[in-house]
Amino acid sequence: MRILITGGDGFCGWPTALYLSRKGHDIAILDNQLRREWDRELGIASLTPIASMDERAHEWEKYAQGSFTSFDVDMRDYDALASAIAAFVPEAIVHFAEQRSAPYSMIDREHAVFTQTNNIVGTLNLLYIMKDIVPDCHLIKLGTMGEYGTPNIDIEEGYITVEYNGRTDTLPYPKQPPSMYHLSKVHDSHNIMFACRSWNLRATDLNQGVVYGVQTEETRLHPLLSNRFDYDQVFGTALNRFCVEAAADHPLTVYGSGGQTRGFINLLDTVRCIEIAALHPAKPGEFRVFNQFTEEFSVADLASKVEHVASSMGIQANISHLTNPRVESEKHYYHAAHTKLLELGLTPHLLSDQVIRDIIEMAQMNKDHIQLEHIMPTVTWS
Ligand code: NAD
Ligand code: USQ
Repeated sequence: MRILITGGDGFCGWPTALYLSRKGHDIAILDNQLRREWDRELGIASLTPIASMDERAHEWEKYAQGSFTSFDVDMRDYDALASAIAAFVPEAIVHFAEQRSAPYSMIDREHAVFTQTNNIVGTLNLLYIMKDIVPDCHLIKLGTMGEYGTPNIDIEEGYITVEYNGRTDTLPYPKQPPSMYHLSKVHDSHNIMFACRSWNLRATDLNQGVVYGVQTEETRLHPLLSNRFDYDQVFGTALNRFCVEAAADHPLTVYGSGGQTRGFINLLDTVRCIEIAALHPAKPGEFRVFNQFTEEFSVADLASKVEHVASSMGIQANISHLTNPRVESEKHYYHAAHTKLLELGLTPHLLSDQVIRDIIEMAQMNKDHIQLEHIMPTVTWS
């Protein structure tokens, strides 16, 4: 298949591009490297050294059997995006290219406006281009489990059947997102659903949980192919952060009581889920939603697991319950359906002690580059 991967220079996009390329698909990545710009803005950096987008794409061409194109294009630039899509003519577009940090979106008004403009305008441009240039192309859009929030009932995959005043309908599942970033994903979902209904486009919204891990088989092939790894308070996510904190002899930063429960997924399963969605496209006019995670954990459970594995490595990790910088429930019901990708063939890589050990070992190898001053949270919600 001809697959365009927007955000193909990022944490999920880069390993997905390599995996699908290695599977024999004709891959192009599209990314304007904004993520690297945000590193410079905040004074942070990937813990793993990463090559430039050109260098890593060039390196992969040595390994790939087929072609591997890269477009340095901003999703907000309609003309440039349209030219890239007209040149590549993809059969599927995997759309990762958004500002994905909840804390970044909550820094101040400017960062909230930027996040929503970047994400919503980029996706809207893409929808209009698909309608005009590649109407049969399958959009595989990265959404988030955070779209649903933490309701006191089971979470379904995108839709819920409701009986009201004697009538029944299947409707989009109610959304209660916890940040300006998560809200941008909700707005995207509504726009994509409208485009499928009105223009007969086909789309799969992958409501992904928090991703952990760092390298894949392909990114390990050469140092120039290495994936990025974020652990700072703005772009770092829960489990990855705890592993770095253990390696750095820093207390594990559980926000509040730690009862917050989320869906989690190994990066190895992220890339496989994208492949599954691509190989089983939505039908014309269909807006399909899959919940893309494999296990649920509370933040406190994760910290305990890391503490336990660290201890077996001779590291004494202490768990610290910080005042929660976010406005979120710390004690809540959480039970979310996630069967559709399993039914299509996903065999999950579950969270094992070995997975945690591997991340801690990676962090130990890069210990000299850990910027301790960027670990404690300073961005607050209220
Ligand atoms: P990332 O920040 O590492 O990668 C995103 C990439 O998109 C970056 O390389 C960035 O430069 C690019 N990008 C952003 N705006 C762009 C624009 N206007 N034009 C062109 N390129 C642009 O993020 P990630 O962790 O790889 O996440 C990828 C997607 O998956 C995001 O949409 C995110 O919301 C979603 N997601 C991520 C996680 C996670 O835990 N990392 C979990 C659930 C969903
Ligand atoms: N948390 C801690 N300590 C930390 C970091 C986070 O307790 O050091 C807690 C947060 O308060 C939150 C939970 O862990 O309750 C998850 O936070 P996170 O930063 O790991 O993830 P989140 O902000 O939800 O965002 C990440 C990605 C985002 C994606 C989302 C999936 O950055 O792109 O959409 O995970 S989900 O969580 O399912 O919405």
